[in-house]
Amino acid sequence: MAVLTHGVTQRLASEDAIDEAVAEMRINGYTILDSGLPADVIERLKSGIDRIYQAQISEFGDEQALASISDTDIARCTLAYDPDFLTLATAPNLMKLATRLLGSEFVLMQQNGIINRPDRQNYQVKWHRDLSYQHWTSSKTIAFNALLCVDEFTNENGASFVLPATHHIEEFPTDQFASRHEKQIAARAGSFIVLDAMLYHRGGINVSTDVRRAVNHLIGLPFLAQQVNLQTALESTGMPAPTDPNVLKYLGFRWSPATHAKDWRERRMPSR
Ligand SMILES: O=C(O)CCC(=O)C(=O)O
Repeated sequence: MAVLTHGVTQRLASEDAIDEAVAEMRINGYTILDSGLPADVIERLKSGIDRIYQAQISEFGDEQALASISDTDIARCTLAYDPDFLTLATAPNLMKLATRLLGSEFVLMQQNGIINRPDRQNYQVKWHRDLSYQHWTSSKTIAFNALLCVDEFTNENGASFVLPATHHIEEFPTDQFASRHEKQIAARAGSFIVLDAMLYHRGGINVSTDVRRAVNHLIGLPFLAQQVNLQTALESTGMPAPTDPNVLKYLGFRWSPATHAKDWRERRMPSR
């Protein structure tokens, strides 16, 4: 049913569910989006996070070494280890939302598996922006996070908290504001909790008896820097590079800095 308005000459588009998600993102700074991925893929991602984390512990020495850099319980750059994570990062609903929020050019800045255990300290429970250390606002979305709930997110197992609309304000609010207005987002397995990358958020404390897993994506305009160069990351693990030119662009192959002046010019040749 149409709402009544007065003196309104400009409105957000409202053609479909993705437009509604965009409206929530622009105004509240968060929304929930169905990934559309089948349950068996979600199950494989669950074991994939655990497997990749164990592999990365071995790569780095031991878990104590990860603890020394405050990086326990995060499986980094997961798509370089298992093709299911590329399927996830390119889920059609996610790509549609990215196009509506950011336009035709956007890059995957990070993809990390997050393990929230009941019996451990978790660095993500502190309020933060994913574009961390930044205290300014932008009238347009420049980046967003898509946190896939691999397990169902419940109030008990540490579902994420958000501070709605804080992407519009430069400073972190007061302690009282944060405790009064924080909102916990329960969501079913297979959905993305999507946040403007400038929205303050935090993980919840897991007081259940089960591990809560998620996969976070940071997707943004190409001028932002990737955490890991995905081209070299794929080469390092021996995973084949995708062939779809749009996926290559999304993974940053086109946007990585040129290696020298001639490379920069060659990249601009029409045949490339
Ligand atoms: O695990 C969560 O609920 C939040 C994760 C988070 O804050 C992040 O990855 O930036």
